[in-house]
Amino acid sequence: MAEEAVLGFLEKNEEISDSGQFAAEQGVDHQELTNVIKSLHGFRLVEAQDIKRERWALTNEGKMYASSGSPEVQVFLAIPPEGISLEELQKKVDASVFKIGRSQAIKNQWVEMGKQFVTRKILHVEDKVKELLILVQDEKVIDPKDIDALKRRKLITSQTWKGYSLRKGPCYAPKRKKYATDLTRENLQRGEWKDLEFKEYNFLAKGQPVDGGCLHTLLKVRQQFKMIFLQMGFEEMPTNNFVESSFWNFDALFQPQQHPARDSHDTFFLQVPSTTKTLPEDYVERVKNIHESGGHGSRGYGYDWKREEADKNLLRTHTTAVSSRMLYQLAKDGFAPKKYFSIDRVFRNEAVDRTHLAEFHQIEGLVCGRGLTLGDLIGVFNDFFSRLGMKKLKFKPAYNPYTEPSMEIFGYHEGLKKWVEIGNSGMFRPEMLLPMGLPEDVRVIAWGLSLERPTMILYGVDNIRDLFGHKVDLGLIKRNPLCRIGIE
Ligand code: FB9
Repeated sequence: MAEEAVLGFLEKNEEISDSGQFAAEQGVDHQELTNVIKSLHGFRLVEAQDIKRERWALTNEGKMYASSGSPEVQVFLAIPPEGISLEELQKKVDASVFKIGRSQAIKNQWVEMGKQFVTRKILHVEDKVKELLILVQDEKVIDPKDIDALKRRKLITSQTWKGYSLRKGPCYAPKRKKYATDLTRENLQRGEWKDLEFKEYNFLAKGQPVDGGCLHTLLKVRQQFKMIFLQMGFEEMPTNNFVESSFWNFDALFQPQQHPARDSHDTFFLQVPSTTKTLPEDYVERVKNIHESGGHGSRGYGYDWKREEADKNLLRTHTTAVSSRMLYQLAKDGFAPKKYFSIDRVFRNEAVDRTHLAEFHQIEGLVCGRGLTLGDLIGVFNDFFSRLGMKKLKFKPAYNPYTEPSMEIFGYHEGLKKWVEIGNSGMFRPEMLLPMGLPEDVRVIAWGLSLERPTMILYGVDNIRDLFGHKVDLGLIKRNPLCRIGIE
């Protein structure tokens, strides 16, 4: 419609001098006409020149006065010839109109505004402001001084109108030629191919973006950590149970029942189902004893251990709960040296902030063998973290309820040029290992870190919510580059 109107008009006329006027005459929307002009110009059927016009448009306040009169006239007309009390006058005119109209009417010397009483100073006034606003509304030209006065009162605002003037272009045709884009079987069979003109092939056109799935950034990094563990001969532990019993999450690790971490302020306990169904009773008995009265040279904690506390279901607070299950199973199946790892979600009922949520992905590794020492643990770290690019490590004594000795691990980050806390570690206590039934000389060295921290550092993410959760920008997820750590 708009295209035919433009090409048809130019067939008989030199030019379309103003696309705005042309759109009004043809009864088409100017925006639609603009799109057609851009396309015709692109294919050089027309030559389009930009036109820019400053025009004035009424503000909402201006529109209001154009229809119901300026506020000063409204106030003047509300004052009867004999005058009126201020109180009565304020009841007759809208408050905002009164406020503006009163000061303008005084400025124009139309009214005598006493403290209590108001009178007219002249008999009759003309509403010049209203007349001017109507002229602006009809796009009539008015004196620049009047424009300035209306602008000062914010009754009009300037708008840039963009349009085009058009002439025939070098490829003008009264009707746009349809260029063929494909040679079809029908064209060939019917011989139409002889009359076809093909659209030029655009070798610069980009291909359609190939849409497909992509790994979440965290999972890209998880994959790299998995490769590191597998290259080091570790087996993955089954972590597909977010819900765990307090027994495996705490008691089996020799973590006492009154430990603050076991409080509901730090741990998410389940209401349904609130308790675990089955536990290995013989093992539970040994755990109860080691907590209450110790054994194997340990004094224990000397408190009354409660089964109902161990039965409580929770969202696991660490993947060490999985490690305890694996080690117990290893003792039951008959001990053999093993290297296990896990990477999965853990949940803590703690205050959230820019870098911490109530859940994170814990990475945990453990090596069990006869006669392992702290030196072996440090050796494993040098190998593991050097694959992350961390070649300089430092260790700081720490405390965990289930490991002794324990160490915090620090690594020098070449990129950040500073020492970064990169994990926690230790040797599982005999009070944890021996009740499982592991041989006396078996030692287990273990360490943990998070998946989020290295990911945030590797991808320069400042706020954890840009990485994980319902506010993540999926575009960013799609665009995030490959993660290439652990590549020798
Ligand atoms: O991940 C952590 N830091 C880290 C790790 C790697 C990394 O890589 C570099 C870019 C290449 C950079 C940083 N941390 C552990 C240290 C801190 O971020 C710390 O502030 C936060 N920690 C978490 C605990 O949050 C409640 C990270 C998480 C953590 C801490 C300890 C363990 C697991 C996760 C553990 C353990 C453990 C100990 C003994 C035996 C078995 C497991």
